[in-house]
Amino acid sequence: MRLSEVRLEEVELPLVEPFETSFGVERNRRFLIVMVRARDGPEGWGECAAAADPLYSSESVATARWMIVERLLPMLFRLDDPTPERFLYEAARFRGHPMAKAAVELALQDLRARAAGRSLSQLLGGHRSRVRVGVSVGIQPDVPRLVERVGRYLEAGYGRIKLKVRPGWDARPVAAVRREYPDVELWVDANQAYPARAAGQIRRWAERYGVAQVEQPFAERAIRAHAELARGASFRVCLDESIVDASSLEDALAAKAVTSLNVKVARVGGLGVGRSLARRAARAGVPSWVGGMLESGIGRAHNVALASTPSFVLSSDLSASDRYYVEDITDRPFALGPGSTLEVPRGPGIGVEVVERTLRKYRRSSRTFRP
Ligand code: OSB
Ligand code: MG
Repeated sequence: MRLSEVRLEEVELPLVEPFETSFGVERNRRFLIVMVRARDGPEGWGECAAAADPLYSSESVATARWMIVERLLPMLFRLDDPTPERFLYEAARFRGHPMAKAAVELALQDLRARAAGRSLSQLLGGHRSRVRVGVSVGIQPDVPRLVERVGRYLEAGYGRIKLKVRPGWDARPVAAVRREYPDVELWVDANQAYPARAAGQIRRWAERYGVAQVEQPFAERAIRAHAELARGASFRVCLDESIVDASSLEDALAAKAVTSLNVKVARVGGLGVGRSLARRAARAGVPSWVGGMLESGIGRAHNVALASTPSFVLSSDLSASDRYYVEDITDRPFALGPGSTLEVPRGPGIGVEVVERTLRKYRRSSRTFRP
């Protein structure tokens, strides 16, 4: 199968409400989407998680666009049979840029599934028709508003709450949510905001308020600090930013620094890598779940397909579409179903279609490339 065309679009979608983390606040999400078309017809869609600013990781919309346009597409057009695996094998010679690589890999995965007339979930070996999800709650202006926000998510049916925390927004909000909702499954995520010496304090409030999981409190490279926090802890220590490939996972497993694995296809460079990291973690007895980057319906559909595969056992950060955007660029929004789940689409590929009219409404630029 050869490609006839690739489209790269930049979109800006307004969020339903601002999303604040330890590294900043997003009101509109600016991101790239990639469409690949095969000569004989079918299309595949991928989304790039890189944001306008390099805050979560070193990639941004600008670096991802450069990487895709100047390096990945010329290479892709030279391949006779651009499978996702072949593409990643060739792309590996360029260091870094996992989000740019993932965007193309996702599009190729969707294309392959559509060409085969099968769902992406099926093609990845998914065995679930619904995936268990939770909701990631951004930092709020004050504690009462947080408690109220969490209450509304619980009413909507979410069975697990992840609170974004940072120094100065941790013990107090966590205590308040625990007091109001004694039984809720509570996780926290600091996005690297703490120095290693804060481990004692984090342990105290996390244990006192029954936090089930603490995600990435320390810097990406601070494997030892995470291992120390994990030792004898009543909660799981989850790594997100620290795990960027197979060897960083090996090192974290060997150091016992990871007792829960957040798999983001963007951070690790695609669905194929994400699935194999989760398998590896499972063999070491470490549970995985799919992390989110506020994706539109395109990236969400890829994430749901990944979460339907056997190694993903904890609830994923994949909330219903209405929690993210005023209007999404895909049809068939994801809705929260029984038991805090999303349904895995059964149609060909990612199982949702891009609504071109809505895409045009929110796009900032569009470029078409041909071999
Ligand atoms: O660390 O998980 C994170 C969003 C942007 C950047 C980093 C993270 C997040 C989320 C969002 O937590 C989760 C979601 O998409 O629902
Ligand atoms: Mg995280």
